[in-house]
Amino acid sequence: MLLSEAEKAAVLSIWAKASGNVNALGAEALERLFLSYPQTKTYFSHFDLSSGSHDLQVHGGKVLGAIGEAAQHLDNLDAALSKLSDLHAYNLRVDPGNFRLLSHAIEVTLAVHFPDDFDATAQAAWDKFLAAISTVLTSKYR
Ligand code: HEG
Repeated sequence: MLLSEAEKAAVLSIWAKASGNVNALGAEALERLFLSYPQTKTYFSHFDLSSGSHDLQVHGGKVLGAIGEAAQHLDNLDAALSKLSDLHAYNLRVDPGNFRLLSHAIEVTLAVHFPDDFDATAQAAWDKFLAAISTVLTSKYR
């Protein structure tokens, strides 16, 4: 895909640090999403959205887990995310604009937890990476 070799390396080195803590980091990203952009809570009315809740941990872990899977398939994101793309387009129908908001919340979470590693270069790589994932997940809407 569009990431340079240096950008791929930046994505993978941050992922190596985040991968051991996906539930907590994912929950924090979701909490930041819902606090900064309360309208995104509408998709999760069936969840307990209180800070650190089991629902946030489990769902956060799933979201970051999928991102980790994508990080292992940087040259083949379409295939790696195909089932998830079906789910978001056909079942969930999440407004595509929300993907930018979640990407931002994820980047802030990574920056807070890995300040020495998540420098401007790493952020730019992650921003491209998350935008590429978002493109795949919003590619089948009809
Ligand atoms: Mg989505 C389910 C990943 C953006 C709302 N999301 C899921 C699941 C994964 C996932 C792995 C579980 C799939 C399964 O159970 O088989 N989501 C994912 C990624 C991204 C993303 C990787 C973007 C980086 N999702 C996203 C956004 C929203 C959203 C922006 C809405 C603001 N996702 C959503 C909802 C569900 C999932 C409502 C179903 C939750 C449930 O009921 O368990």
